[in-house]
Parts: sequence; C-alpha cells; structure tokens
Amino acid sequence: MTDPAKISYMFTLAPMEYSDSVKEIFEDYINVIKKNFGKLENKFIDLTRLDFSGNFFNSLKFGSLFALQLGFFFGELLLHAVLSALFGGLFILLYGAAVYGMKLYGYVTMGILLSIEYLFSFFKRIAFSCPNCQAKHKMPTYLCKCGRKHKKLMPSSAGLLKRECVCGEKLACSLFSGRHRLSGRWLCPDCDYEIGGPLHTDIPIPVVAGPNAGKTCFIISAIMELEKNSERKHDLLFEYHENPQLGDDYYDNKRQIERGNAPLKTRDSRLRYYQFYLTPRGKKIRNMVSLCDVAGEVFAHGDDVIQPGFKNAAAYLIIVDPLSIPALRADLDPAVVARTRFSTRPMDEVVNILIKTLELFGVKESQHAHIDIAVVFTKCDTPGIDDIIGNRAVMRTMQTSGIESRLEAQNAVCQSALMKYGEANFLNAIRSQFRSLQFFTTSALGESGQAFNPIGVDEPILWLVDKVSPDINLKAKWGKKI
Ligand SMILES: Nc1nc2c(ncn2[C@@H]2O[C@H](COP(=O)(O)OP(=O)(O)O)[C@@H](O)[C@H]2O)c(=O)[nH]1
Ligand SMILES: [Mg+2]
Ligand SMILES: [Zn+2]
Ligand SMILES: [Zn+2]
Repeated sequence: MTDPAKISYMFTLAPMEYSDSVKEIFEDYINVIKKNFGKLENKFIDLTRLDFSGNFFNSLKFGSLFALQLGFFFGELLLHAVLSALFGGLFILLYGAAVYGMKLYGYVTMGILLSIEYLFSFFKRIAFSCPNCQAKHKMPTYLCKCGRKHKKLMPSSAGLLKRECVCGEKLACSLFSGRHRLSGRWLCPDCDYEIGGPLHTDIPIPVVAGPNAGKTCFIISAIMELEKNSERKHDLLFEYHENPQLGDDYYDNKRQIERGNAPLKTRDSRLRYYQFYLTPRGKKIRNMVSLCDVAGEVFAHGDDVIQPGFKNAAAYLIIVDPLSIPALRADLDPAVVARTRFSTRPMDEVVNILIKTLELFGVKESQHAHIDIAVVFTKCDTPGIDDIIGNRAVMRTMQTSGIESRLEAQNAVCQSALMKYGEANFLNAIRSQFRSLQFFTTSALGESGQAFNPIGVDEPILWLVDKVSPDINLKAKWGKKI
C-alpha cells in the first residue's frame, strides 16, 4: 500500500505532461501532413476533370498553371513534413531531456539522501523499540492530523524533502528538512502504539534473572538514582517516558520503595518496558533507554520465554542474587538467610534459557557476540556479602594484587567468588557468548533498617549506556574510555 501523499511534479506529473505533449505534437504533425496531402489530392482530382480537347493554347495555359500549383502544393507538403519534423523533434528532444534529466536528478538526490539517512541511523543507532509489541523498527509510522498514516515518511517519489498529504498538509519527510519536528503523532508500524518520536538512539536492555532475584527492585531504584543524580554528576539530562496504557508502575513503585516497602510484584509474563531519556546536555539526538523487566517465572519455566524483545537487545543486564548460590549461602549467617527472600533458580540455567531464547528467534551466536553484558550482584547489603564480593573485598584485591582500576578489581573479585562457589558453568556460558562482561555489586534497598539508600545501582546502567550510545562518554567516571 502506498502512502496517502499527492503525486509529485518532478517524478510523476512532469513526465505525464511530457508524454501528453509528445502525443499532441505527433497528432498535430499528422494533421498538417494530412491537410497538405489533401490539397495535393484535390488538385489531382481537378486535373482529371480538365478538358484538354479545345484550344491547344488554352489547354497549355491551364496545364502549366496546374503543374505550377501541383508543384507548389507538393513543395508545401515537403516543407511542412520536413520542418515540422525537425522543429517538433527538436522540441520533443529538449523537453524530454529537461523532464527526464530532472527525474534522474531527483533519483540521484533521493539515493544520496537515503544513503546519508541510512548511514546516520546506523551509526547513531536511530530506531525504536515498541513497549507494546516489542518490535524494533528504524522508522515509525507518521499519523497526520487528518488521521491518514504515512508508513514511510522518507525521501521518495512523493517528495524528496517535503511531501503533501492528500489532505493538503505539507510534511517534512527527511532528516534534513525537520521531519522529527512534525507535530503529528508517531506510531509503531506493527501495532499502532504511540511511541516517543522518530529520532532517538534506541537502547533496549532486558534485565534477566530468576524469580525473586531482585530485578524489579533493582530497575526501579536504578531509575530513581538516575533521575536524582545523572544531571548533577554526569551532565546527562534525564526524562522519564511513562507508558500508562501499558500499566507502567514506575511512579507507584517509586513511592513503595521510598516508604521502605518492596515493589509491587510483577505478574505479567510479557516484558515490561521502563523507558527514559538520558542525553548529554546540548545533544539533539536523545538516548531512549528501555529497561525490560519480566516476571521471574518466565525464567523458571524456559518454555514460556517467547518474548521477542530479547532478540532486539542493545545489551543485557543479568541480575545475580548472591543468596541463590547454595555454597555462598552456606557461608552466611543462617539467621540472615532465614529472614531474606532469595531466588532459588540456578544461575547457569537462567543464562541457558536466555541463550536458548535467542536461538529460538534465530539470533546467531555471531550477532550476540557483539553485545555487552553487565552482571549485577544485588542484595549486597546482606550481612557477610561485603566481605565476599562487596566493596571491602574489592579494596582488599586492589591493595594486594596491584590492580589499579576499580572495574577490573570488581571483575577479579566477582569471578573468583563465582569459581570458588561452584558457578563456573555460569561464568563460562556468559564469557563465551557475549562481547564484554563487567561485574557490579549493588544493593537496591541499601543498608537494612535504613530508609531508601541504594548502593551502586545506577552504575551498571551507565556502563551499558556508555558502551552502546555513540554520544555518551563517561571516561571521567570509569578512569578510562570503555
Ligand atoms: N536485602 C535486600 N533485599 C532485596 C534487594 N533487592 C530485592 N530484595 C528483596 O528481594 C525480593 C524480590 O525482589 P523483586 O525485585 O520483587 O524480585 P524479582 O522477582 O526479581 O523482580 C523482595 O522481597 C525484596 O525485598 C536488596 O538490594 N537488598
Ligand atoms: Mg519483578
Ligand atoms: Zn508495536
Ligand atoms: Zn493528512
């Protein structure tokens, strides 16, 4: 189905006018020839009617006059035939060159515009992830004020920089003519859900873990921290993009956590998209980050993971509940373990389900080999954890091993803890499948007994966003370019 746009002069109307003109010129030419030929024919008929039986001189006079007239008409026919063909042909040629030259110029310009748009979109990762149907598209559908939908508002034969909707509204259809500033609405081409706009870097990050690992707590508190600190600390402007039609519970959960309660339990097995913009000051192209939460039950029964959003990820964030590791749990105070709610889902199974899901959607290993992954230990406020993988363990490693980078020390501590506590399978699976791996130790709720005081929850998000976004560079934070 083509878009409801008026036809353009350059691509359609001018060639149509041209072919009409050629037809007209040709018809005129035939008429002129016919007319001249008719004159000649009539003269011949008159000639056959002449009576040459009378006076010889009279006959000679009429005969000569006739021959002269015949010659004149024949000459006229010849002149018209040649001159009209010459001038008509020249006109057709020049007119054709102008019309088709213009059309060719149009196609070349269209090719250039589309190539630049394509390259620009590729390098800036311009796309959008639909929080409703989870599809990922490069270009949303534009809904004109008249209610008509333009599925591909891009340079085309309906217009290179602007096109006209059949309602008469002029629509910018290129990045260079301000398409992103149009005041109509932008929809997902698959499900018509209204999305944020056509010009942002798309950063969907599924958050992966078993039930009760602390996914929802982590996501909500990470977003709260970013909302509070990202502008002040990193000059990144934050704006939450709420999806109330899809049951977005960010603000409800934020209130829950601020009161010291656990967030509302995620019941739906679909991915829930928590979306926000995180953009360096002064940049026109905003980063749309989507943290995708799912009821942990999905990772409890592998068969249920048919969530297309997983295949569109820009990065993954795996949550590890340290208490879900049986050997580590055994090292903690039994009284602490008894009062903490933890995940019982083995971590290597969670990762295997993720990898199987990607296979199911036809995502090849070579594709996710370009994807970065953050492995985030939660609940590090639990007494005893700090000494194993937390800040204290990291500081100790930095002092004893000579590792200067905190990120590297964190990796060393977390990986050796995983090996020590029998999670080599989990470690090998993620190491072999993804590009880069960074460990973080966090607490979504903070020291027990205190009010909301999360630790390190925004770091994994900033790290992944820094990795993915071409415009964000938090070198100062990490101590190196990542
Ligand atoms: N101590 C502690 N408990 C946490 C933390 N994060 C989550 N929890 C607890 O873990 C349980 C499950 O958390 P939730 O976010 O609902 O897990 P989900 O099923 O993975 O979304 C809740 O009872 C939380 O109170 C944390 O950082 N520290
Ligand atoms: Mg949850
Ligand atoms: Zn959709
Ligand atoms: Zn319209």
